[in-house]
Amino acid sequence: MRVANLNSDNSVIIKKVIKNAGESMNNVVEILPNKVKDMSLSKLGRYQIDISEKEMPGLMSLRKQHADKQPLAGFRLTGSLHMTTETAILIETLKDLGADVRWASCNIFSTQDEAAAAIAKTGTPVYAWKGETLEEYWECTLQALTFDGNLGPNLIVDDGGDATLLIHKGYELENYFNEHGNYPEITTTNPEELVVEKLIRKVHKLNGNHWHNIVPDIIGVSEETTTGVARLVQMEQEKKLLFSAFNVNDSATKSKFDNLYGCRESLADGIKRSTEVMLAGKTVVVCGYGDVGKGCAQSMKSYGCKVIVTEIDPICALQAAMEGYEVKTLESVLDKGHLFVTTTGNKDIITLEDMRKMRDQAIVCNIGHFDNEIQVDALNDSDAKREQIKPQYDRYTFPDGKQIFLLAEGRLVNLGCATGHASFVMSTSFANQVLAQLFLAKEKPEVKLYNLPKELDEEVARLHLKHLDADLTVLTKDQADYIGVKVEGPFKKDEYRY
Ligand code: NAD
Ligand code: RBV
Repeated sequence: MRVANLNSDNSVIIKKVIKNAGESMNNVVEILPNKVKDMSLSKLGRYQIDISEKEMPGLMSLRKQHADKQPLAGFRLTGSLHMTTETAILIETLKDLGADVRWASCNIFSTQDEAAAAIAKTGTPVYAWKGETLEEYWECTLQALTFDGNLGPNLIVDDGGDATLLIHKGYELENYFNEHGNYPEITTTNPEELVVEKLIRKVHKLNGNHWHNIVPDIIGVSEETTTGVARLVQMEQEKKLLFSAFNVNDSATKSKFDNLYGCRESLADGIKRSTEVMLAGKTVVVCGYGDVGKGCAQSMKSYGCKVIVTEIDPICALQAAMEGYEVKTLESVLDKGHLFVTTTGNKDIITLEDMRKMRDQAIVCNIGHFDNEIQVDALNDSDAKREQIKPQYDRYTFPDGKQIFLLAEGRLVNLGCATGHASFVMSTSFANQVLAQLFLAKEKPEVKLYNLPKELDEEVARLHLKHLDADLTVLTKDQADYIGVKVEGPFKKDEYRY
């Protein structure tokens, strides 16, 4: 169905594969009804969902607006996004709109087991529990991507791009095998990449055409987070995108709210629930001053911390300086920080050597999407002795006796050590997700990366105003003409930065 939109290389390979299709119809995975920690938690999960629905006016009003038309009926939809209470409400919204949903989490530590149980109880296939191994995590992603009859999804909700990555990796492997008659050598030493490489080879042995069979039915993916969007932009530039993609993160009502105000509250939640440390008076080093870094720095400042920011971008560095934060290099403040938070979406921000130089009892954590911001593997392989105080809270002692604490094993601290953002802000993010899914399902657009039009971005904000007793001023026609907009909006140019 989507072959016409692929680049010429891919089209050639698809034709070759279709000729062979049907050779093997083995299921690539034994389809389980669900896999969660403990079904008896479903009642608690349902209470939390009931309470949070009242805090998610965007999602609830989209349900009201669209449920009777069932715009997602007949669409198979896979989600790979933190299996929290808020996500449960997103799932139930997508189901209300008619979608056939399967779900996995996008992080090994971010599932709220009670929310997962509540969703499983309704008969929706969900594969997620807090504390998965990497092997389990990727098996769960595969389960979520595999519908009865060995079918794949039509639509994907992704956070960080792992579902998209698995499909593209599997597809590439089939291309390689079809061309060379064998598998490429595995060269990576990264433990997670090794797991993925092994999984796609396992799938290939069961069904050599699986990914080529399912890709033509995939309309597109909507991507939740900055890091996932960065991956999609690279794939689009390299002409590797196999289906359409919708950039949810860069809606103003996502990144300027969730990344900023969400982290402003959930960072402290994660730090406090794990360490119970007093924050006032401490020196906090925030690495990165983008949307997430701004929220984190403001949060720590509000607790009475001295905040130091590190940045590579002069504009963000200047913003930090003009907010009154010290802007320094990490190396120059390693012995000053009581707490270090990485927020960059980049890798190797805090190295093993950096951790050796930190002051005794320093706390180290990351709130960026992936755990490679801190060199955790190197720390684990080093001469530092690791003791688990409790899950997602570890103490490392270096040979010189100095100790540091690592939260959530370097994974997103707000979701690993707490329950992620609060519901209200996730309602703005997830309203964007629903609008993106409706767009993909209705338009079946050509393979490209899309953004939400400003009218809809403004509409998402509008849906949330009443909940906060905010009254919007209405332009007069005369005023609208004077500033060159329509009375009903949009009110800003696309380039406006908020
Ligand atoms: P962003 O691009 O707005 O900000 C990242 C900042 O880090 C940029 O200003 C960049 O210049 C800076 N940076 C890059 N390399 C650096 C380095 N070596 N040292 C210092 N600074 C550096 O991105 P964002 O929207 O703030 O997102 C950051 C990360 O957080 C992403 O991985 C995103 O997916 C994730 N995220 C997590 C949550 C959560 O709930 N945990 C929420 C939203 C986003
Ligand atoms: N995030 N989800 C939650 N409570 O479900 N909290 C944070 C939740 C998302 C957020 O949108 C961010 O972009 C992404 O997690 C990073 O993986």
